[in-house]
This record gives sequence, structure tokens and C-alpha cells, in this order.
Amino acid sequence: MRRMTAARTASIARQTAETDIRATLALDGTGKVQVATGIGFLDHMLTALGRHALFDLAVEAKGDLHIDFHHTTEDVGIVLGQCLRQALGDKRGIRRYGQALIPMDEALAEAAIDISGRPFLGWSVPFARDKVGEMDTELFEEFFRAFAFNAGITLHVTLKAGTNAHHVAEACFKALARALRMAVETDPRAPDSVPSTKGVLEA
Ligand SMILES: [Mn+2]
Repeated sequence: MRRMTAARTASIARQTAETDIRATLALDGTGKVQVATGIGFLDHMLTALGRHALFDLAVEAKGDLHIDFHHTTEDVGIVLGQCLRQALGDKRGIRRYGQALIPMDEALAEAAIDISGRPFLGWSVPFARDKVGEMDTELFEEFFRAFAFNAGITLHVTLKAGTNAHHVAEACFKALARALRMAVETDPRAPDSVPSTKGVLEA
């Protein structure tokens, strides 16, 4: 069966002493997003991620926010990464590579992805402020790393310009979204092959 018609979806529930998270992901969606993590700004970012990747995405997280937002942010990244890996299956027919350069007012962020099976995060995104809303800006790197490592992708995020922390974070999530959208798309020239000279992309 060609990937165009296969259901590229995932559903994962993960519970620890720190967080309880349920997520569903459909790669070939329409950008329908329903998220409730208890962290307003993270909900805003995940909404942008799903919308601009044209994923259907649902996330419900209950975390130990009385401590801080670290566990919940990182664990949502873990679960979404696991969802991406599961939804991609053997990666047959995908474009594999994706990149996006996304402006948001004065901010300009670039994301480059290789759905390689080799987890890596290159993160060059300085923040001028420690917080955006109630969220520590250092947590964005934690989210992106958890996502990349659990998805099994190589991901580089580079800030080219920007001073406003809200714009910087949002440009990074939108760049991730558009790069993902490109990388997971079916390649019409090779819809039935795994895009690797090895013939295999590690699941
Ligand atoms: Mn915004």
C-alpha cells in the first residue's frame, strides 16, 4: 500500500510520578489542534506547531506545575516525539529532509530536519529574557531536544535575528512546523521507497 493512503497516525499515553500525558497525532491532517497542558504559552506554541505542520494534534497533560514547568514541557516533547516516530512507521515514501526560514516581525528562525533515525539537536537560539509569560525561556531547548531525541530526528534550530522572546519562541515553533511538514510529506517521485542509500531508516 502506498503511504498516500496509509493512516499515518499515532496515539500515546505516558504516565510518570511527574506527569500524565495523552497525545494523538495525524500527519496528514488539516491543522486541527486541541491542546491543554496547563501552561498557556506552551499551548499557544503547540497550536502553532500543529496548525502550520497541517497535523491534527491533541495533547492533554497533567503535570507537577506546582514545582515548575520543566517536567511537563520536557515530557510533552517526549510524547510528541514518540508520536512522530510511531506515525512515520518505516518512513517509506517520505521526503526525509525539510527546512524552513520563518520570520515573525523582527525575529527570524530557521529549522532544518533530517528524519534520519539519528537523534541530534543543534540549538542556537539566544533569549534576551528569562521568561515569556510564566514560562522559563530555557525550557524551549528542553522541549526541542526531547522531541528530536524521541522522534529519532536530526534537528537544527538557529535564530538569525530577534529580540522579543515571544516572537523568537513562536518563530522557532513555526519553523519546526513547516520543516516537519516538508520532511514528512510523501515524495511523489518516490512514494514507495525508503529515502536512504542504505535502504533503511532506523525506526
Ligand atoms: Mn503569539
